[in-house]
Amino acid sequence: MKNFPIAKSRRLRSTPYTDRLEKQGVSAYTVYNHMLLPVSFVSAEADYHHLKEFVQVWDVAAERQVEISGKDSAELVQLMTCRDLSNSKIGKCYYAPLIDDHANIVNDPVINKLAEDRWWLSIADSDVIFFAKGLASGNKFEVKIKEPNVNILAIQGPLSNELMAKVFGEKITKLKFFNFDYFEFRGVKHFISRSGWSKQGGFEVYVENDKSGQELYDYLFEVGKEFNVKPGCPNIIERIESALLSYGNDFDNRDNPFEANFDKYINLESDVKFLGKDRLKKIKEEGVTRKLMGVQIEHDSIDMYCEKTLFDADNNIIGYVRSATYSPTFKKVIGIAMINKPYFNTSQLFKIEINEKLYEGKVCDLPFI
Ligand code: THG
Repeated sequence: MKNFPIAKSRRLRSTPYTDRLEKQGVSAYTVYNHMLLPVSFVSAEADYHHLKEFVQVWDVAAERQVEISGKDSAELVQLMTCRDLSNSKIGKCYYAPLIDDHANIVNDPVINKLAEDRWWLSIADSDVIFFAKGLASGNKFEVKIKEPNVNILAIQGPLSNELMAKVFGEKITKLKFFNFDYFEFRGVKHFISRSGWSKQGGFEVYVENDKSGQELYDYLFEVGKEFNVKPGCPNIIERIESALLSYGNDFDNRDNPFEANFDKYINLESDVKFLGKDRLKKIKEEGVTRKLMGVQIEHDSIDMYCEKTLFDADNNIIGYVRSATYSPTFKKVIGIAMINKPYFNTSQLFKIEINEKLYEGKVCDLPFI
């Protein structure tokens, strides 16, 4: 498949860091929440090896915040997610699927609880703000809903602790996974969580002040030289190996959270009120008819711009690959696929066509690593 440049415009928003990335050699973007999201610098494979060994600074401003505040904010946030937030604490981050009244997935944000009446939903690629505004209006909730000017910088990789300690002090290394706190850089306080879309460890700085964010960006590269810091971005190889799921790729509004393996974020026992709850109870009772699984394919490349069909030896469709990449660690193509019942057993074999040739593969558990 041929790739084409993306034409920029006001509608396709740049970030406060875009100029810097471009000087540093960003080589491809995708579009995420109507914004530029870098996908490669040197190459997916070179970026991957660097991410697993050193530390990278990522412009993930495209992970936009939907801020919900006011008297009924907790009720509205709970109405949108099947994860029980009744015992949620200020200072913590919650990965939580948002679902609609049909129990189909709307988004899978990280929900940050800033105060009892103030929340940031750090969203994946769908327009959560209109869903939230519609629900607020229909329910006559007393809430304010906006997209604040927050532009996240993620610091990811095994040396992220060392780099962050140099910039923000030793105290930041005590921050626990999926917790946030405020740390100062040159007199400006930044909301920082221990999180990020890689399994290599790291932090996310929710920058609220463009100028301070740009200064921080430059400073990270200045003091990060001794850790071999490089610009980076969410990496397709690392994220598939780690099974970090991607809304729009691995699942979307036609899938329910059981199919997407979100079982541990589905709470049907407590009495909290959320959309699609009865429907979810029914799905749980009946069991799913398909679910996301890993796949391994005996080949060294794959292009993914639409689903690819998987067939068994008798040419029955067993499912569809939704994301895939060559993995230099497994020395084959690995992917995330929606596999139909009764084929979602590990070791189920299949055939797949890539560039008009057939290749062999098998179904496996997620994550790969
Ligand atoms: N960070 C922030 N916002 C985001 C993302 C992020 N918004 C968009 C997108 N990523 C949302 N999707 C995910 C998917 C997975 C995780 C976070 C956001 C994630 N999952 C861990 C896991 O699956 O192992 C941990 C989940 C947990 O323990 O609760 O980190 O990356 N700000």
